Amino acid sequence: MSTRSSFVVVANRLPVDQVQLPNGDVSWNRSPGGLVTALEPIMRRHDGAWIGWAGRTGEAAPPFSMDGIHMHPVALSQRDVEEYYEGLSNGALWPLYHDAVAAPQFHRHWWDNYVEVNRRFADAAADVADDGAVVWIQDYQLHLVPAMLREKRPDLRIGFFLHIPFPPQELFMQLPWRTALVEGLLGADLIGFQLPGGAQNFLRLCRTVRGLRPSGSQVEYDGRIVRVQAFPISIDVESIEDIVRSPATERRVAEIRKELGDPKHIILGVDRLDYTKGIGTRLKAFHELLEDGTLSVPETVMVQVATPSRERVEHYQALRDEIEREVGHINGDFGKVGLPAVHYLHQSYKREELVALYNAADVMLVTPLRDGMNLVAKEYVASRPDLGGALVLSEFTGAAAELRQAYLVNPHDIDGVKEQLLRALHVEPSEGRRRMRKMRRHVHEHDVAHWARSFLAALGVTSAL
Ligand code: GDG
Repeated sequence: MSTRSSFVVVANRLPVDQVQLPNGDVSWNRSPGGLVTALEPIMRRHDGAWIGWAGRTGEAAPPFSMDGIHMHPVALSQRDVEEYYEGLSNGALWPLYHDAVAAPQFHRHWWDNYVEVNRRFADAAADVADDGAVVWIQDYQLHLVPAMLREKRPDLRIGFFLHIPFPPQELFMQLPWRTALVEGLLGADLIGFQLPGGAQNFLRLCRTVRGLRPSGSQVEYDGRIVRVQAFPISIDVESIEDIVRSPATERRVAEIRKELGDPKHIILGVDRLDYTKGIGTRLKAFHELLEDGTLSVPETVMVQVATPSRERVEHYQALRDEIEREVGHINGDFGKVGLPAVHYLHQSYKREELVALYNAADVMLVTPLRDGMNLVAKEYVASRPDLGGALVLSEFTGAAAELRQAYLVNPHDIDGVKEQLLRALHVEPSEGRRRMRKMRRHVHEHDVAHWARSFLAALGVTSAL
């Protein structure tokens, strides 16, 4: 397939997974995320192309079209996965960008491979993009692609969005490749961050690392103006509300409560099993409240969905052991036959099941130590048209800047988390509804389509909006 596209998304992963059938044929499973939902209408209208890895190492499958999107798989070898993805992306940038809550590791061979793989993505984008096309690059795995692409294709309009926090200068300066990383992003016309703080951190670094002189939300570089702004990402509210309204969900919510022993209170956590998500913090808070008798089983139970993630990276293996030890400890001390205190689920669930869990939960506990946005918090709010439930939310998430009626907590302050958790559990129904109504209004007005439209409008793409 040699058609070129006027709208190209470049992301580490394609919105489909490659599956090898027993007879050797390749088939594709859709993995619908918020990003693809938001971009789908625009992709369709513009013959959009998506460049990314299909999730299996080895040679890349040939390009194909699915649901109106031209998919261009990029090949990653086993070594690329170890060095570019698990190494530089998730062993160096991920922890450093999250306040170094785990120690980042810097290895030169990781970096060399990161440069090589970024070049592969940039080359693919250069081949696929039509003259004057718009190319939107996603996230920290592809930091260098904007500059690499601009060098080959100065005719393109290039946007970049970072999904994770962008750290303060004091941390960023640790990176042995700090100049290359800043220059990589400066290849874009528009650089988007989740929060204004990330944008400011980047502009300050432009001055420090490259001696540039930012003015307001822009900076002149290489004879061009680069705009640097915040675009807080969101969720597809409508699709969640469709699930909530279905009778199957209603039945499942009742079933979940029953399966949990019809407790008075259900506390819920849903996260990728990641050390940034503060899962240990919330277990500790719950443990202490059971220990001092403020809460008891089976009146109150906790459900923690911890979706498997990056299981080959060392920090993640240690975290899993630590969490599972703590869950065992709590259940050993406070569980009863057939009634654990913490229902710990190290599994992936269908979206429908998550929405049913959100609806069954009296309190949603979201306690990351640092998080770019945290979509789970927004999904919980979108799942509660009944205005029931309460959200306990870490101040260190991007979502906290928008969901001000949540019970905000400092996840490093266990006593504070306990206090807010109790307030959320015992909130007067009218006060709970008032808070939920306000948060719902915000999420409705700021859904993922709004996010995509704002970013693309700032990039000068108006025809498709
Ligand atoms: C990065 C940034 C930023 C989770 N378990 C299952 C499942 N999920 C879904 C949730 C939610 C998504 O995964 C997780 O999104 P988060 O925002 O909470 O976190 P990250 O994965 O760390 O995402 C983050 C985000 O990018 C977007 O910019 O908000 O800060 O770190 O949608 O529902 N979905 C299904 N089964 C599961 O078991 N189907």
